[in-house]
Amino acid sequence: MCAPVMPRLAVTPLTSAQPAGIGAVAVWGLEAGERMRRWFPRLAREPVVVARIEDGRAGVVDEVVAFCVPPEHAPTGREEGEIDFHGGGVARARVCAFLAARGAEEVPPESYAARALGLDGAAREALAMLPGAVTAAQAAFLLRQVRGELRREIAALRGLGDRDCARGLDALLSRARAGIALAAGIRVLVVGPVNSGKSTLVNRLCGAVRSIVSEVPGTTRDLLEAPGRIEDYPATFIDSCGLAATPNTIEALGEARLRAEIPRADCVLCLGIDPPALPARPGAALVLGPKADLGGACPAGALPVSGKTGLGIEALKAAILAVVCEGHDRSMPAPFTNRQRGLLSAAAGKLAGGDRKACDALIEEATA
Ligand SMILES: Nc1nc2c(ncn2[C@@H]2O[C@H](COP(=O)(O)OP(=O)(O)OP(=O)(O)O)[C@@H](O)[C@H]2O)c(=O)[nH]1
Ligand SMILES: [Mg+2]
Repeated sequence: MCAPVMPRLAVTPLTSAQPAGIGAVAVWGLEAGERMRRWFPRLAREPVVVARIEDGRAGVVDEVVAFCVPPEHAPTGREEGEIDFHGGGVARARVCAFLAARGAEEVPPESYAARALGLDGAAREALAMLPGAVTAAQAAFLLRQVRGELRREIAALRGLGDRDCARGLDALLSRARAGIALAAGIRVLVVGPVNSGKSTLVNRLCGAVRSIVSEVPGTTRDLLEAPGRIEDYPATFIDSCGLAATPNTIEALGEARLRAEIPRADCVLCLGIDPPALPARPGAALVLGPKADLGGACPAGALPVSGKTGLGIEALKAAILAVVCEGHDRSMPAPFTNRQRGLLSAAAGKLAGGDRKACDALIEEATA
């Protein structure tokens, strides 16, 4: 494997392009410290400066906070700079353009994380995911991973006897679903017959009117994604076309898209139908009794809900999290990527087969 090359000067956004309270970029590379002190001369005397950055023609770019990060605290292991600014997308774009005009190569978070030589593999994965965080708990969780939480847990497995190591691996694996859901978010797909209340339910779950609702059967023709959250977990709620008994051409196209989406969903909400009636097999499904406010019969074992009145919605959210996290304790999420889960599960398999050496190698790889 080639060692990643350190650029002369680079800029990487540390926060998402979505509007936020504050935005931040890392200025890094061989000349980062020297350039920061050239752009913000007071940094030679003061640890943190508040300054206005100006672009000759365009005027004030933003009022910023700038500081240098010493090598021992910098992910790349060399002195870096950080510039914090107001968190709008325009401010972020203008600060990056300002730095690019002064020779900084724009490098995306994944590549910055890949060159974060001071970090282990799991911490680099968390660093690359951090700018996409949409809930405070998700960001705090990823930051703990950048600081090596998983590495410490995995280190604790070393030196354990085989039986305790197997128990430790089982415990870690049981927490992986929650970790992956918190780090990457949950996809919740809503399916059911035409006019069963899918769009109304999606709007209720995401807390905004994203999807058109009408009494006309066949209103929704396509998949529609609505961002939201369930507790601290970022969630994407997906509305779909109704399953018609005899689909016309457009409905058949909508159904084909739905078929492709079902295996990607972490949880499929089936409104008044059983999962076997779906056009593809879901990993996890919940059967709901929709329009429960009307007091009609609810299928046996189904969760009664009403998108219109909110009846049963809190219970539904709890049920979604239980399904997604496979009923495991959610208080200690991690591991948090499918890669880590795959390696730890393979390690458990090797241990069960009596190959401790191969098990240890796979455990190491999870955070290498
Ligand atoms: N009483 C009651 N009416 C509801 C509820 N949910 C939806 N409706 C009504 O049922 C009709 C259809 O609702 P939609 O949410 O558009 O249903 P849909 O499943 O998305 O329909 P299609 O997109 O056409 O497949 C509308 O008139 C809604 O107002 C509910 O929980 N209770
Ligand atoms: Mg609809």
